[in-house]
Amino acid sequence: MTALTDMADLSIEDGIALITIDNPPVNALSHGVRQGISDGLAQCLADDQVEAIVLICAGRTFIAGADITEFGGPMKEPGLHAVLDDLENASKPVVAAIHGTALGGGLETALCCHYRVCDAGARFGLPEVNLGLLPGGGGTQRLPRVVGAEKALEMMVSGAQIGAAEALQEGLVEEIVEGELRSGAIAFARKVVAEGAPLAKVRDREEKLQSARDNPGLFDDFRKSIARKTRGFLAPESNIRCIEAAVNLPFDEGMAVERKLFQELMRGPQSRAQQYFFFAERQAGKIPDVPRDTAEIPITRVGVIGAGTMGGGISMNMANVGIAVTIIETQQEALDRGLGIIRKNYENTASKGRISSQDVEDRCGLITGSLQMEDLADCDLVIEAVFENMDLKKEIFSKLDGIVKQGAILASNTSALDINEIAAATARPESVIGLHFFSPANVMKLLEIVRGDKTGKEVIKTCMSFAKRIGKKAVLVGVCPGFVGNRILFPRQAQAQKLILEGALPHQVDKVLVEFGMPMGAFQMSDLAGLDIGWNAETSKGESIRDLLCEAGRRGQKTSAGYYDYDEKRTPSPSPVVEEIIRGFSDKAGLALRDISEEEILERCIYPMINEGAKILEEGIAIRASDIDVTWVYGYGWPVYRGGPMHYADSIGLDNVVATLRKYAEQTGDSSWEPAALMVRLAEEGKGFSDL
Ligand code: T1G
Repeated sequence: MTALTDMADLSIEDGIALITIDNPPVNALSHGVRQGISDGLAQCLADDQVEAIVLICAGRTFIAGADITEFGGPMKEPGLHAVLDDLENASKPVVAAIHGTALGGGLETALCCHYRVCDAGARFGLPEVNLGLLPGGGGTQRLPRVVGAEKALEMMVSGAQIGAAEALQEGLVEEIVEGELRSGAIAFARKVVAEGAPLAKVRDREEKLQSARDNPGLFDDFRKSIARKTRGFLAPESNIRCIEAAVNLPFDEGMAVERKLFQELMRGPQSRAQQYFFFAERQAGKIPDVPRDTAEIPITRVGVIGAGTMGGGISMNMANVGIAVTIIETQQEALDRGLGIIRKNYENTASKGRISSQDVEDRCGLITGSLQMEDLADCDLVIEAVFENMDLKKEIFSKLDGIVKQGAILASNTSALDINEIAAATARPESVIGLHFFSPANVMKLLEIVRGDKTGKEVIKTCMSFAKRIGKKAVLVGVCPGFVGNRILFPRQAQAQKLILEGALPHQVDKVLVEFGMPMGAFQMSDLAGLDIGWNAETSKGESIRDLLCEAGRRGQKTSAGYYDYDEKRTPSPSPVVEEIIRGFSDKAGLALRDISEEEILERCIYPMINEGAKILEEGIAIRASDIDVTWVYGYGWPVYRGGPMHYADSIGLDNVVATLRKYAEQTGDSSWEPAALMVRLAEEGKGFSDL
């Protein structure tokens, strides 16, 4: 075994050379890997002893792509294209031996080898679109030549991975090796040598492109099918154009299209934001004062208090990953209703073919209902999901304290109440934590984990990894009203309210937010949540637009009327009745109406969010700015191609944000516009939140 670089070595076994990549954690194509492949190849081609070459990786996976940490800087030679050309033009057979995930530049490397074999657990994908990019190592031209344009469109625009069996079926690999991959790959290489098989280059293949050539409408049909899902993103269209080039142009011309579109995306703000977000997601899992080796509490049994919308959704998350759940309700009727809705949701999913009817039975079988809180005695985790009333929650936690075994985690799904006060209702505040799911809880990815002043490190560590186990993106936050997500939502909603009193209309405000990339606007969101949350008919005095709408029976989507009118398909349309109510309220309040520009609407909705984010960082409620971005992308649908509110602020320049906030502070005389001290300091230092 000879070391080629610090990330690659070469060994030869009876005429078969093995170039082994070793660049933990995911064998990314860092400079040392590229140099290693290049040097190894040169040595093998020059060595008469060598009949064939196997490219294999040590560790948990084959090459998982280009090294994203190297983006943005000059690429050290040899560049990726040079290495891939050397591989494809090698005069001896090169076999890629794949385990784990062959992704992005990793799959492109494998596509430049003459043959590909893998183990049964291998997965394959070109997920560059998730980074606002496209495969820049020839993948856009080679993948369609192997799996066809239709499959390539699906894989490259979704970024999804396929498994070994499907890869074999699609012709992406020649063999799924039984037993040990290394020896299997060597045996395959020997077979190739023995058969004297031609050194087939993927670039020369055409047969799989024919069906697309015979179906010129393929691309436009595909564009239509993804339009809604990819609204606002630039990368999907560029991926499609590259595959079109693969179908319609000679290989080298197609490569030129790929290179041009790749560089355009790489230079753009969207990819910068999505690369930032790639690391932001991974940072969110790291808690500075909770060491990686902190012990975790095993969770095999979970209890959920409340079978309402949240309790039901939360329970489904557990059953989806095979964890037994006991749901507690106070009335049999409420329990039956809750369990019925869970079963209906599963049957609905099964009717769409996403799970089998057996899955429905298995998952419902894991969820047991009970009216006895004592049945939770042996649970490892109990999540309370009853309506937002502090006295009720404290009563429940004090009961749980007397029932549930010591060492178990007691969690509240509250979206705003004080976790410390809830914890104080028990004798074990170190076991109390907030697990704030977002509705619908079985769908929304975000889980805001709220640490109380006394929450233990094992409890935090356990909940952070438990979140991953149930498929959630966890963000750890401190205790304050609204935690991080809702606390940042409040000032936006407040400004939206002010804007309609000053002359804008709900659909005008929402149009700006939707065009900015939000899934829905401020008023559509209020209508979806219900305008009567926390509203009381007896005490309502028409003191706000919300009061007036609720008094008029307009409670939101559920009453087909709120800020909008809704048809049977729940499509919103502006309401002349609402416009009259708003204008009447402004008139009564003596507010002068004026035309408000879309730019002002955007600034007044987004900048207070940024300012609140800065205050949250000042108070240490969030560990880092990127956690706020992860919260808003996964919890509120902030467009990932804008990175999140804090990244967006950095992209605008904090000096501009501060200046704009001060402009509105002056215009309105409203001190809530005063920029946070932290942001003022960073702006003065010419820095951004990412410098914190
Ligand atoms: N470059 C640099 N670091 C990477 C990396 C990469 N490609 N992939 C992962 N890491 C780091 C990550 O930051 C984390 O670090 C650690 O590895 C473990 O990752 C020319 C342009 C492979 C499925 O998009 O999807 O090729 O936080 O926590 O959950 O066409 O990582 O521990 O310090 O995610 O087991 C295309 C990206 C690149 C795949 C493993 N490839 N990676 O998931 O671990 S662009 C990708 C993943 C490209 C070419 C183009 C996942 C994974 P740390 P992890 P995991």
